[in-house]
Amino acid sequence: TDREFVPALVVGTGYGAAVTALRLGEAGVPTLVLEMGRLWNTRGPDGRIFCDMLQPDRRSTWLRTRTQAPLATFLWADVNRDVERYTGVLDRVDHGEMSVYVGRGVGGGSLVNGAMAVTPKRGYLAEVLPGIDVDELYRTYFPRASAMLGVNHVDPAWFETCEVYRYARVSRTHAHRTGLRTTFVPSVYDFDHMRREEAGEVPRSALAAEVIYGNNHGKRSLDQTYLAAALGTGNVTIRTLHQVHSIEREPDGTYVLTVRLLDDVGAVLGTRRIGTRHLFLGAGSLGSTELLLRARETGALPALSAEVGHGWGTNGNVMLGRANHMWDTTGATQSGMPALGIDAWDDPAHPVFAEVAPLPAGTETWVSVYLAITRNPERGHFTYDAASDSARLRWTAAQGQPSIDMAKALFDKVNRANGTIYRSELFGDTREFENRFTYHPLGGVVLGRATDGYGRVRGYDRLYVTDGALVPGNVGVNPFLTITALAERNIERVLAEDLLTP
Ligand code: FAE
Repeated sequence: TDREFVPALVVGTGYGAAVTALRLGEAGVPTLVLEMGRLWNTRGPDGRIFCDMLQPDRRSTWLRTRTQAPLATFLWADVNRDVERYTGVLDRVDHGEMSVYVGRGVGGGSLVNGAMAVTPKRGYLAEVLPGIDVDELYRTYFPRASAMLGVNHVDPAWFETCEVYRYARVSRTHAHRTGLRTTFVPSVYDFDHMRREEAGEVPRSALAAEVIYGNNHGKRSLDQTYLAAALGTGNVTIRTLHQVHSIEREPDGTYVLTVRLLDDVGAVLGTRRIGTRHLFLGAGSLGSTELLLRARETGALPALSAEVGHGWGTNGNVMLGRANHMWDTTGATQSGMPALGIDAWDDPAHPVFAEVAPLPAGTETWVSVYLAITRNPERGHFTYDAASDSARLRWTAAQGQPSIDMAKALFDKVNRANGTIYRSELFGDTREFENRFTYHPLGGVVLGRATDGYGRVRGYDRLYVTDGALVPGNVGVNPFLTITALAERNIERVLAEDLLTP
């Protein structure tokens, strides 16, 4: 035939995909991994691989001519810049009243995220994922994921004295004055590297406004952990600038993918067809959902469940800023990697976990910024739009209102206790709460609904989902540790039952 064949194929290189590729490779299964973004290993004219947030260039943005920073305006000045169209590292996928930020490149979201590795509350996870042995996740798979990801903890003594977490200490004081509980947040950014950045011993990255467009140092992104180990097995190959477009199934059960080969600026150079026996989708909540929805709605995989496309949420994300008193300085140099959260998840009416976020402006701002994760019960769903051949998210601004209500209940209290107010010029207009975007897309192919209890897609055999699409919309904390642990759990079972036994 006109196509190549591989025993196992993984789409994407984010958390779920990276775990799956490693475990397949270790088991001796020849595995091909396809990633639509680039491999981030080449230095630009400035000697750096990634650009920072203050001087973004084409490396920052996926196929647009202007950057799309989440804090649209700051002190009434637009922080966005015109850039050359390029296969840059951060994408914003716009779906009407909701925009979703995702990482593009080998490592997926791990290249652009805040590195916070947070274990969800056991009781809430059991509620979110009924029918799963949650104790086993905490006993076996969260520890396995944490060890592989290189999770580490900030030295509390250094935290108390360093300049770069002054902003977090100010927010902690304000939270405690309100009677709220705070907690340190573990990270996959190397805190020892950060300490040495502050001491001037190593080049700065977290302290040089590097976060959402990538980190040149200090961050243990997946290309340095799971994916490096996967390649080290000798059984795993990664091809970049390969965008999977469609999935068909031949009569003998072979899955055949149509793949678009992209150039540096996103032009399609050609297409390629690749067949596989075992197909693992790790293209993220949006990516995996779209591939399956397209397959169902075009008739390529008609037996897929009606549940595909359902159970999507924003993890209740909402961002806000508070204006501090003059004496409460937050510092001109702030670590881009958060280390502290306000834990009000047990509030029965307004459950919130709010990370204390930096505003790395390079100058004193007197602003405290938070990314709140709220227990928003609203869910969106996707429909297939034949005209554009794409999945469209059905989510309205009204569905974001519960997130605002919960965050407002908490931070109104903080403002009252501290005599402070919200900032209203951070998000492009005068709104105090920004919930028109999410960093934490979750769901679309929910575990136990569109799949069985281990990510096997219902209706077909040897077809799996491994990523955030499995998680039904909300997990109460930053999600990548949960996605990683679930992927570890699922691939262990799938390997034993579907690949290693004849
Ligand atoms: P993901 O990491 O999105 O990877 C999917 C990969 O598939 C990407 O590399 C895509 O380019 C690729 N792909 C998509 N479609 C295709 C296709 N058709 N063909 C080939 N390749 C494709 O999936 N979470 C935390 O836990 N802590 C944080 O501190 C945190 N901060 C964040 C900050 C930002 C700015 C953002 C955007 C996210 C943050 N997140 C954080 C969320 C976290 O990165 C996200 O939940 C995970 O990356 C999702 O992992 P998945 O495996 O689902």
